[in-house]
Amino acid sequence: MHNHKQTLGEFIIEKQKEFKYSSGELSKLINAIRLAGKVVNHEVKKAGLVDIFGSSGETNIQGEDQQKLDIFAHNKFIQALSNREIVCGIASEEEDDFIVINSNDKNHQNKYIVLIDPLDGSSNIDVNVSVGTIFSIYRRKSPVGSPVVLEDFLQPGRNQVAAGYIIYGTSTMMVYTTGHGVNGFTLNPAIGTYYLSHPNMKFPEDGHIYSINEGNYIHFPQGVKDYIKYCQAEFEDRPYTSRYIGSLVADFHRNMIKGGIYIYPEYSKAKTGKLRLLYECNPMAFLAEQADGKASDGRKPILDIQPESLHQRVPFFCGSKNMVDKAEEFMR
Ligand code: AHM
Ligand code: MG
Repeated sequence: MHNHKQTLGEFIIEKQKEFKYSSGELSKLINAIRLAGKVVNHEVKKAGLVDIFGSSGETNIQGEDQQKLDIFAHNKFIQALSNREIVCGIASEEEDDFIVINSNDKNHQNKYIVLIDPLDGSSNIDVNVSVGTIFSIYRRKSPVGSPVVLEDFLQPGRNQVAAGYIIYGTSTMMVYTTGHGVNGFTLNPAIGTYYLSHPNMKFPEDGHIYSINEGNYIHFPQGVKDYIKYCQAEFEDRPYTSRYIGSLVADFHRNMIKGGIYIYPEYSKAKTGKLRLLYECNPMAFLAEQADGKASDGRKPILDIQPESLHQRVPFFCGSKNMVDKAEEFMR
């Protein structure tokens, strides 16, 4: 008992009773994500070999292009989530419109909708840098028994029942919350099992890392410029360290463990920022708040924003509470 490392499967069963609506469906849903994540992990980890196998004629017999990994991930997650009579609708970064799960009457009984970025930071794959899957889960608003509608997806982040990410890094981890704190599980690739390695994850209240694409400095709003100068000033525990991977999941994960702030502000070329509210910012904001951190658009909590469209973009300030407070102070 004492030396036993809890697996994700065991953890999901044990926690089922904590869920708001304890029918076991949310547990099944998280299981589906866990499984699809393993398949995607396998594919991501052999990405560098694709050209070699391709040229030896083992793939692409019809002369088709090798499927891009983000499309592959999209298809795997859609498959896994569609097949279990739990989910009634899915929205993905890879598709303009939301997907209505099989329009037979039976599936309209399903209660949950999922928003997903199947492979965020995918431009990092070519250079062997960490990428991630981000997911966000809600209960539908429209009545059970009818097809899902856009309004089911346009709920404020506060309504999320679960959210998380899978990071395909030096090791692969699944980190998620159902509103009772944040837990991290590390995949043992030899046997394909996730183990609880990071129970009850918390952002340190203060941090010393700032993560922002500083190449865009000239275009940033004055508040962000001033905050960057604050981070770089020599005073007390400053200057802070600058770390930016360009892979949201990896930057967030490091900052949650070590203490830091991630910023993707609005700037003159992208007036509303770059990151998508529904499947990038909201899930990360839910995780951040559950880990005693904070997430804001520079002015107000991300989770309070009423979404207006599926692929809406917002400025994003996320991380250790005191750092986000400070950045907000500069934004005022
Ligand atoms: P993507 O959804 O097209 O992959 O873009 C999202 C990514 C984030 O993971 C990352 O933090 C950000 O874009 C990096 O953007 P930039 O290269 O402008 O700094
Ligand atoms: Mg993305």
